Amino acid sequence: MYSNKAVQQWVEEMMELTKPDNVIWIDGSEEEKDRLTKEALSIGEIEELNQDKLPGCYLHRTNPNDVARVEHLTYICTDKEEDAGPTNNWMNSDEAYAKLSELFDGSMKGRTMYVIPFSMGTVGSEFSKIGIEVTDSIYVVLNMRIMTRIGKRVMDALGDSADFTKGLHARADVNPDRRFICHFPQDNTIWSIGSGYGGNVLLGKKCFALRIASNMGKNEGWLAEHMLILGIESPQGEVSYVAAAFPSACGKTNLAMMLPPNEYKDYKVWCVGDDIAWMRIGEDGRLWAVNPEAGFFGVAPGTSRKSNPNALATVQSNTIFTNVVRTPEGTVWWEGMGVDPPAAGIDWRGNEWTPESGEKGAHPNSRFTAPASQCPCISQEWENPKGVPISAILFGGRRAKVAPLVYQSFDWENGVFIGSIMASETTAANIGQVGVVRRDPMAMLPFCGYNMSDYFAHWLEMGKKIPNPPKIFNVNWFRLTDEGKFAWPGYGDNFRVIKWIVDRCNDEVDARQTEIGYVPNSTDINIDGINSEKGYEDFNIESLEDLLSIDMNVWAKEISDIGEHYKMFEKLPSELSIQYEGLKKRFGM
Ligand code: OXD
Ligand code: MN
Repeated sequence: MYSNKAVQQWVEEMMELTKPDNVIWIDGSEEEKDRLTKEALSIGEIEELNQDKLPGCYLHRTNPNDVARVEHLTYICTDKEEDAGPTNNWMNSDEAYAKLSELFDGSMKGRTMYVIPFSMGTVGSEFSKIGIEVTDSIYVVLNMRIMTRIGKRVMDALGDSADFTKGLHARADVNPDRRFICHFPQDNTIWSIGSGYGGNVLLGKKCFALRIASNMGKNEGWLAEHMLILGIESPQGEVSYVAAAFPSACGKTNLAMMLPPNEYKDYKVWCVGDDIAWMRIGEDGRLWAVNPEAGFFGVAPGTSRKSNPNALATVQSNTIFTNVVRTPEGTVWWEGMGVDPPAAGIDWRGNEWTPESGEKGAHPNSRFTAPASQCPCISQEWENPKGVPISAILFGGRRAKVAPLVYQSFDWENGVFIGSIMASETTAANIGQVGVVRRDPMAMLPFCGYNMSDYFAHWLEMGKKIPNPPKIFNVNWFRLTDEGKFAWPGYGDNFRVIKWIVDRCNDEVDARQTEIGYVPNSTDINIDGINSEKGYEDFNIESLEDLLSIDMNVWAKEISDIGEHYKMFEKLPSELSIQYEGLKKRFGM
């Protein structure tokens, strides 16, 4: 047990509520990891994989009813509904505590409660935040060990302080009817029940580092964002850092670990983080970002030698795989791995499976949990307590027609506008058909823990306070040709666009002013070598010009959609209405 009185008292309250048989205080040691791994193996919580081929790797399967984050069961619980705003589910705090207390009551009977002290950010950094998660899941403990910094060193950093986020998790009966992920920003508290799936139960990640931390950021003058962070090193050894927000399933992890194409062999890309950025104004007047996490909780399907060789290398040891295929030799496989499937295996549900069955072997949202330190391109600065200075912020989504490959906002306010109208589409398989548009401002729709209008206002406020702000860009890797094919090869070739962005930040390249922002002159994006890519043999300067074009008709519809989207925000900051009117005017509307 740790001596911090506030922690002791709170854990005792949680014990009274959940009534576990035992309590284990996590110290974070290797000896403890071995003991818990053995215990998890003995109760079937994890399976050992082939230790010669995948040393330190294990496989976990969730309940088939529990395979993803549950936005419809995720609540922001405050006294006033207005504080949660139009984009969040809301419950009154007292009602939520009462309702969930009934579910938590006795939920750990016959089970062990683990008390996990964890730090988001390097332990002891003035930018880091401490949380305590109590949980009845060893899987959670083993994952939190990878995704955050845990144990005694965190308690040493906390000292006697009562300044910690309180996270309570119980798996209970894993019933979707009794599943709730509730956040109480006023009390710095998270209660999660009825799930064993990562995003719902690894409370340091989406729950704390985004929903609770976005509230802290608003109150304390910083930003908690759903952004990867990467560094680009020039042949002269200068590194420029970029933070980028994309909705889930737009390839954040791939971009964060990208390999530059052959034409840019002298450049290096360094990964600082793949999912979350905490950003503060530094003494030099720039915006500095840290990755508060210590690991990657990445989507496995589609991760291949082509899409992300660095991620594949990262998960060869000390990794927990969730809901992937187990091969007969005790290794793992998933759809889109770029290697032949095994003739037979065990699928994500734990059933025998063959590729001929027509069923997916791995769940589409199957995951790997791997230490960031194992990534071959991890930045030397990734644990720097001060973070890294951000030159550019990128917003992006899947847009078949609307957004050009890249454009730069006119200024910070215009950049906030671009973030506020961010959207992603599902693309239909049919040629040229466009699917449903989901507006996802700053990729924070499921993660902003307070009223989104106030969140926009906070971004605008930050812009006024940052003497030397990053430049803001929008990118779109997913534009389609009229034949319905991806017009841009993506993956490593995205480097060509990021290079233009960095050059813009360094005032090294011109641009064309358009209705929506600054668009590259087509000769300024190097396309040498793209036509050696399979499927892009005919790519030429006209293809690039197409990708950079702005279709007036498509934008007329987009502008009317933005108007609809904005109707949701009763308290929309006037700066954004002015931005919207300005856009309309530039299109002659
Ligand atoms: C994630 C997500 O898991 O954004 O990172 O859904
Ligand atoms: Mn994410």
